[in-house]
Amino acid sequence: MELLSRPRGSVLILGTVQPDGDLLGAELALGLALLDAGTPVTLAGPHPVPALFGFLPGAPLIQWWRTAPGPFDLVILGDCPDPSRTDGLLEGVRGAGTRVVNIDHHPDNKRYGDLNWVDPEASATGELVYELIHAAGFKLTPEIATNLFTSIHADTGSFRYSNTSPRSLRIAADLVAHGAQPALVAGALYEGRRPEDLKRLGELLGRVEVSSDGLVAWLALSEGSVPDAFLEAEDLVTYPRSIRSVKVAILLREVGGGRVKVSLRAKGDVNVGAIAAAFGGGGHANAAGCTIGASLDQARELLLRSVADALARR
Ligand SMILES: [Mn+2]
Repeated sequence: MELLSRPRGSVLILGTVQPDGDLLGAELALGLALLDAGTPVTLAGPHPVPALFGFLPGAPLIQWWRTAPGPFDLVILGDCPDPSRTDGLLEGVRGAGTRVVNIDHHPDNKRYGDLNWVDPEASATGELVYELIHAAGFKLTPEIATNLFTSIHADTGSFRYSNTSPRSLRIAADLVAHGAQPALVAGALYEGRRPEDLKRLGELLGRVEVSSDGLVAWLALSEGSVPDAFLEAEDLVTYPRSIRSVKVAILLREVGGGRVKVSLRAKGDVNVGAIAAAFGGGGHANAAGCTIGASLDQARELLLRSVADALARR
């Protein structure tokens, strides 16, 4: 705890590619807590902060790095199960004397830190950062509360998914008591669309496909067919997931170079983390992802077969 509450030397909080609400909220909450306590800290990641998350207090503090500037004494990563997600930045900031702290809730975390705090029972890494802020005696400001509330809000699907626990709701209640505004967070995340975004969403929803048994639904997007900012703002995989009969929902996105990015969601019947792992990815039992080297059609067929096998075995 000394290591984090009174860090010595240079401190970096490092993010990953495709940063989500949990990662950014946790990164900013810890960064603001350290700064408020008088510790200089650098916040950075291999991806710019998506416009959707620009409302998070402190978001402009996060630097976008293509390469690492050199080693830091202390490097903290939150919500990063695999160092490859830093796109080489962790290797670049990890010197001989560097201490790396890995705070995460992914069950398949690779425990790459010198200190690994991995708690798969936590709904979000934001829950762990909340506990850390308490334990370190840091002040819970409205700005920090907003970031942590966004973390938990994001990873519980707005408190709808099965990982929504008494603990996550108690922490969320305390965060609201400390100045987080649920309506502000939900408004920023879900009510920031332009009219053309809603029209595009309508077209895409019309392209969701459902298996003949009704158990699997998917949406396949060819390369460049949907702008990145739209994809970052819309959690598109939630729509096939919203069909009552569906047990597994899949979003496939062709990204160029013969690769397809895949998001998988389940409702507790099948472990999609295991399916993603079989394709070199990973994640949680109900939310996982992977990248497949194949055409869009091939990737869809591979996944549908793998999901059908998993459903048959349940
Ligand atoms: Mn998370």
